[in-house]
Amino acid sequence: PVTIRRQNYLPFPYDIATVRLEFDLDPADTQVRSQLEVRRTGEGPLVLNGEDLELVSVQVDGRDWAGRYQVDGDTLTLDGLGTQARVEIVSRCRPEANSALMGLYVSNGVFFTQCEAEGFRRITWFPDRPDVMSRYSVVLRADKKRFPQLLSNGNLVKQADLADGRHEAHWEDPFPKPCYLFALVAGALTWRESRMRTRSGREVLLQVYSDPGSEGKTQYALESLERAVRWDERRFSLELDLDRFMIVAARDFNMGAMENKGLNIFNAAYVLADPESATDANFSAIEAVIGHEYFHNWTGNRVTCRDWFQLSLKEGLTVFRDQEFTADMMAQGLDAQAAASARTVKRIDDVVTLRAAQFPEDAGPMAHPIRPESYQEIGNFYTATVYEKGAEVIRMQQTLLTPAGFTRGLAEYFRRHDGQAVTCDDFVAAMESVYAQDHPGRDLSVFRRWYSQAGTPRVRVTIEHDAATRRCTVTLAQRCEPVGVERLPGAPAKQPFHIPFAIGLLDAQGRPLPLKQADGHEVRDTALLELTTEHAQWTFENIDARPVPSLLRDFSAPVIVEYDYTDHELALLMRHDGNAFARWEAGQQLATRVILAATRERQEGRPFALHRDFIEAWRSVLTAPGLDAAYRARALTLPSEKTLAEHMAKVDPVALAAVRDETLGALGRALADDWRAAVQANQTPGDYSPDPISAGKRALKNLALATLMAGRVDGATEQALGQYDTARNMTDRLSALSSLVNFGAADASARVLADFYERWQDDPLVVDKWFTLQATARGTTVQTVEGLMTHPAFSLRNPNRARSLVFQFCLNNPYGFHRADGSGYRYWASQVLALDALNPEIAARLARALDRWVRYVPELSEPMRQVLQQVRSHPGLSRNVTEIVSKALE
Ligand code: BAL
Ligand code: ZN
Repeated sequence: PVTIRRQNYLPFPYDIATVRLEFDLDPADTQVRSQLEVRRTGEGPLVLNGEDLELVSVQVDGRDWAGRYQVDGDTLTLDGLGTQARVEIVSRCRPEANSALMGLYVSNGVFFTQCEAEGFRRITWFPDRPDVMSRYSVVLRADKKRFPQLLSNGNLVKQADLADGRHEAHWEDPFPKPCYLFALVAGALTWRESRMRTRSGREVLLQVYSDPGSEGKTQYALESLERAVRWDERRFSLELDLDRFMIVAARDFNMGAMENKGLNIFNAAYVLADPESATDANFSAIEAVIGHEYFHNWTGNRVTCRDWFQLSLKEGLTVFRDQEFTADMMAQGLDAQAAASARTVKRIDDVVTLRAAQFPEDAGPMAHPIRPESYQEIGNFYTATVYEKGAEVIRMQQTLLTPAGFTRGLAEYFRRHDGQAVTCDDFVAAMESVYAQDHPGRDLSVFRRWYSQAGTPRVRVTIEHDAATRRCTVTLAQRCEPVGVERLPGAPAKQPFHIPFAIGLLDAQGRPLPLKQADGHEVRDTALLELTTEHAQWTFENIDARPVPSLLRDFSAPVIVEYDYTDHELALLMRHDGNAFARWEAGQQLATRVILAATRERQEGRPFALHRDFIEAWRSVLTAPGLDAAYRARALTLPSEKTLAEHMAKVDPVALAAVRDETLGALGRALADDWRAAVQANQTPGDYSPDPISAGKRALKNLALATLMAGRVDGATEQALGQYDTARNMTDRLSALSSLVNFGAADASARVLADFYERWQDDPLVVDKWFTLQATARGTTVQTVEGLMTHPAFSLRNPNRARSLVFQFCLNNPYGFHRADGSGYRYWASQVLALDALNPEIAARLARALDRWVRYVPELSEPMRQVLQQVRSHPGLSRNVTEIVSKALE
């Protein structure tokens, strides 16, 4: 495979001001006529991309161009063009046969498109790169009965009936866009709509389309869209620029959703919800993803990426924006204290995701800076690093500039670049203009290294206290091991990062100390230390005794902190830290310590025993007054196996999972009365609402139930069965079912699983949950999963279904997957290859399950290496999977 490098970027030598596309839609054989108004701006022939297309004809200015164009693999080269030319290309494609779900495809009898990153070339020949921006007009023609709705980007300007039962629709998008934002949908769909006035007074039409019969499940999506429109107006003064904004739910979709201009196409999982069939997590994800795609309308669409190396320009920024949107929605209508807690809960959830998904990536074979330097297949770089770490890098800029400064910086970014395809550097330059204004003499030159260097920096903290001078000196020292290509000979040495490090100091009773620096600068509680060199010191005055530091408050930078807390200090922080994030963090550290120590003991053959102090620490969180349920649920959740594994020299996933379960069970037994009380105190009678207070109560109640079940506490099974039978919402029903399946007796578990399928077999999103539960259940083996794959409801072709069973087993079932006999890994290899023949993008995602193979104990890493090699040597392997497994084996 060819490696594409950021440094080799060259502008495209033609402008394409307008694109006219005419589609004659037929699932088996669709014809596309494309007319491009081309103007030469540089040197060379016009080179267009095309994949899996049948070329019918090429004309230039109305003349047949035969003999003056060549097709070579996936490129079409046109020679002899003048300065201006009208190029007309007719081609054909086969949507029904498109199982890769890139380009034009059919799902449930409906045409959909997916063009990002390089799918447009599977629709028509075109310079498929984001820096070619054009105005599109689109004509869709299809059989009217089978395809009554014909949708594309922008405004509907004309509809007409044609002969033979066909009809057509003409759409015009007033805004120039790159081809990756093109979309069409054609089929029989139902919809829900509303109208709203934007803040400048324009009336806009909002619509949510879905398959017939699902119209009762789109209300929350439509309301979420309205909230997103309002929020972007309020927070960043960004208004919806179109008269019409559509969302369409697709049952077969590779990603979560896609921000096509004015016609967002969504995975149905992020659109459809009602209380009976969707969980609190589903509702919350719908609001977040709808916000995310809507926010792209400015951060991504109005200002887009120059090339795909700049992906984080739009993704990191838009994830940051959706995180802020969710935090504001969660805090809305609450008093100040509850609102602060709601924001902390959101921050915790985002950091948990980052640590479980991005930290391992940043230390593994796919490590890359948020702006990668090279790739073989861009589809492999829609990663947690580009998205979630990218969002952290934006958040740090907000921290350095303050929220008000960041808002000014964003306005400056749009003032400079509206309508352009730009780089991450352009974004930082706009932010820097504000930063330099507010901090004369300073700049973001060191900060820019977050864009060019990979890896998670470690910050070692040292505290020195001088009783005589009553001074406390804090030393921060950073280091970041080379990762990925940074380890190759000749790679540039790694430079220090600009790390905003928020810190507080507590006295021995846990009271906050005012932070007065030697230069007279004083803050009440939290100081923001800006570390820009390898190490630096800050001295605080008037400190009587050695304080307990509260470090990296609110997770002010995506780093790993190293500080040798005593257990006593962690317990103090858990009880008293005024920063709720840091208080949660102290509990997580304590739990990590306990579980890792017990895992070592287990490996040495010693029996499991949970220390009394840890139980008491957990009891204090469970019973302390003044904490809301959502926060309490996070604080009482043990760190995930993935997060814990990052702390082990060699990972023994089964031992780790077993100890984590034993810890959970021991907490269940030791604190049984308190958990039971939590179950009783957090019932949510009345009509279901996904609001954060109710969802928080359900989270705590269901954690309590699972913990009691894990502890095999008397009455827990009856409680879970009762909840399963009487639940009036999916959150409670599924939680009860999960507890029973994971910790209950086999017969009860089988009964409720069968009942669940019986009730929900006609709802694909719920059937996905049913598969997931079994894929991740303790006790599930490869044989169980292979059996489930023969179930009539299973299909590898549907990405949601493949994810619900195959991915869930390989990624989230340590007991079943990591068998010493290698059966889990052989299953993985067979599924990667089976998927690769259908859908390489999805296959490559599954391929990443063995990324971290070198980190495992030798009994597991060796069979992992063998199956990686087996996959790599498979003939005809896609570029997507080749890149992943080759990097893993490097
Ligand atoms: N642009 C791909 C889907 C998303 O990140 O919104
Ligand atoms: Zn996005």
